[in-house]
Amino acid sequence: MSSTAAAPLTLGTAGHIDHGKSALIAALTGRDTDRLPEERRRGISIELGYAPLELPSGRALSVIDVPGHERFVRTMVAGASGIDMYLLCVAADDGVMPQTREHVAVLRGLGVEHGVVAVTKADVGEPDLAAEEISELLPGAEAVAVSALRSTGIDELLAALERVAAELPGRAATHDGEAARLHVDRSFTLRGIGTVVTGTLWSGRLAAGDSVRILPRGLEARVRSVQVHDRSVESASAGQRVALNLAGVSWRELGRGDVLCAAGAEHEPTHHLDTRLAIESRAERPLERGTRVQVHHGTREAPGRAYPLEGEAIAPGASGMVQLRLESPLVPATGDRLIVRQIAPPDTLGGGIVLDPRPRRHGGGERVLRRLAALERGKAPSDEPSANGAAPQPRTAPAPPDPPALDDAAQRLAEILRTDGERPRADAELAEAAGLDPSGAHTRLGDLVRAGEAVRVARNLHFAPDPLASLESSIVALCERDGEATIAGVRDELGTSRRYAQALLEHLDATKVTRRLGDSHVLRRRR
Ligand SMILES: Nc1nc2c(ncn2[C@@H]2O[C@H](COP(=O)(O)OP(=O)(O)O)[C@@H](O)[C@H]2O)c(=O)[nH]1
Ligand SMILES: [Mg+2]
Repeated sequence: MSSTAAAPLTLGTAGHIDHGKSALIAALTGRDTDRLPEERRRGISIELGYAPLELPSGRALSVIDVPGHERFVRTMVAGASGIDMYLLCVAADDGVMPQTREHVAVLRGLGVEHGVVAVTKADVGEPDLAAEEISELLPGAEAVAVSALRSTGIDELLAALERVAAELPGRAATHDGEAARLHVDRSFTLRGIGTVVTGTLWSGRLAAGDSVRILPRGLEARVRSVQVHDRSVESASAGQRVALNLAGVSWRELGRGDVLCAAGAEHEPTHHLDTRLAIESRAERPLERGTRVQVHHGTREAPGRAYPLEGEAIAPGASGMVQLRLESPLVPATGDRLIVRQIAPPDTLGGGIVLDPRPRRHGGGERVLRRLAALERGKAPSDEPSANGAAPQPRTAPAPPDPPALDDAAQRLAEILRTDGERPRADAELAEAAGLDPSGAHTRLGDLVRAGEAVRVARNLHFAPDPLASLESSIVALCERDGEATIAGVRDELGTSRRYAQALLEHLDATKVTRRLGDSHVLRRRR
């Protein structure tokens, strides 16, 4: 794929302590990522390590080597957040261990679906046994047996990484046009140069001379120079790991967890977040109302409480809308991933996606759920401003053309649809009620659809948007509760007719909310 060949990608290691992650990265890149004297003395990784990795094709990956120790899972999450692919290391003589599972949960929560498993220390263990355990944990992932000590399997591993990388678009494809945002992982000072910060550029571009803001504190600085893997560049693009020399701030004023963004960007710190959270099936108990959790986003974390919005709790293995109320701020944007961990004993509960980064404090309720369901489908809510009164999130899609002007006949149709609510009459009866001939009604219904005043749900059937959204969220809730929805089930649950139930389910299939499997309809999993 030539169009993606040059897209920068980041690769993060994952796996239990002592499973040979750092040794393998050294074998692949020639770099020792355990730089701290304490890391050398104790022989374990404490901090995040960084190295460039050149694949046989010449494509460069930025490697982030994470610590495996249970006490440093939070560092692992900071390192893994924003990566494009994983390299999960499982030692052949040890097999799948607790932090193997927890790191896999973190990757899942962050939506990192692509990568390769290295069965390490193949010279001393039983790679086949370990590979079998891995296939249960990560079905379908490619596993390669390697020994960093004997340098065996390295070429096969590189080839597997190359294949995975070739399929990934990287953040540049989706986030290059947005305002610049970088989650800082280190800040230090260099003699004669001054403040340097490093991190992964999540979106946009950064160049020398740019003015930036550092959140949540709101410091202002200017980019003096930009480096990517020790080489000066004119500008860095989304998905690259960068080092910035900053003027106007001391290295002590910022550090891991801070968010550096373009001076004009709309990012703001927030204490409330509306999210969809998926709770790991290995979690010991449901996520209940008011559960105190640690929320990890970017390289930052904040304690807070979780408030499920669709019921009292979210069971292990299920997902639902949750408001997170934080004790210290995070700086997220719509669509970002985050991880939720249990505070004591520490464990990863699950992960989620940000639907509204700055909602007001609220409970559940139909209006709230409808608004969040619309945000989740990528639509701006039609009738409600963002809860705090702020403008909706900026979109990169081109603005739609101006809606057509609606004549009196169209207004009459819209009024009837609104009155009909969840049980609108068929188009033919609608035309008759509005005193229109079929072709006149057809033209006006088209205008209403383009103006966002009606939705065509089936041949001969239109709904007003609000009642339709409310029906849709009831069906989505039904799918979540039962794992699926059938025509008969929707008819009974909504107390409606078979005809409406079928039309609604087909509409949800067509708009890619659900997928049909035989007689039932299941939610599509969001990527
Ligand atoms: N026999 C053998 N030992 C290895 C291999 N790779 C790493 N080790 C040893 O395993 C220990 C842990 O390795 P390290 O890379 O620090 O593990 P990490 O905690 O996952 O980063 C060290 O003592 C390494 O020397 C290997 O391929 N074969
Ligand atoms: Mg290590």
